[in-house]
Amino acid sequence: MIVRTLQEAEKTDRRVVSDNWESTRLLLRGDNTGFSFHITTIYQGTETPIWYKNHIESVYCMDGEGEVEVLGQGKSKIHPIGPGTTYILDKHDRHLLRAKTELKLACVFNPPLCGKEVHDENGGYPLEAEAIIEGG
Ligand code: 9YT
Repeated sequence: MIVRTLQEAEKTDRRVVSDNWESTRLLLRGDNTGFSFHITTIYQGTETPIWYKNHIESVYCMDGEGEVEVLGQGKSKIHPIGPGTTYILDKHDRHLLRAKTELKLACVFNPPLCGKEVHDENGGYPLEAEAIIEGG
């Protein structure tokens, strides 16, 4: 069994800070569970373009208000986000994530992230990245 606390993990390399968000990665590829699990804070008033071509992500909103705009060929759809909202990017959906207030999200990635990833120019992550866990 693996037991960790967010409070302890936030004091380590597991906490990754980017422009519009920060994320504490409680579970990573090096843990060998087949998925990674993160607690993510999206900063208030931000809009983040995201396109996870290499990953499936499941997002659960614990707190805050915002919206996700799914971008497609010619069509876009806006879904409000609040406490309890879950959205799953099962089709590698390109989207814009807007935080009206600070958003607290629980996120699962498959395949798991390695540790140090921040968004590339397309708003995604490569399959291989620097790991923070030995052997990860
Ligand atoms: C919702 C989302 O994908 N936010 C960006 C950060 C991501 N959750 C991560 O890398 O932990």
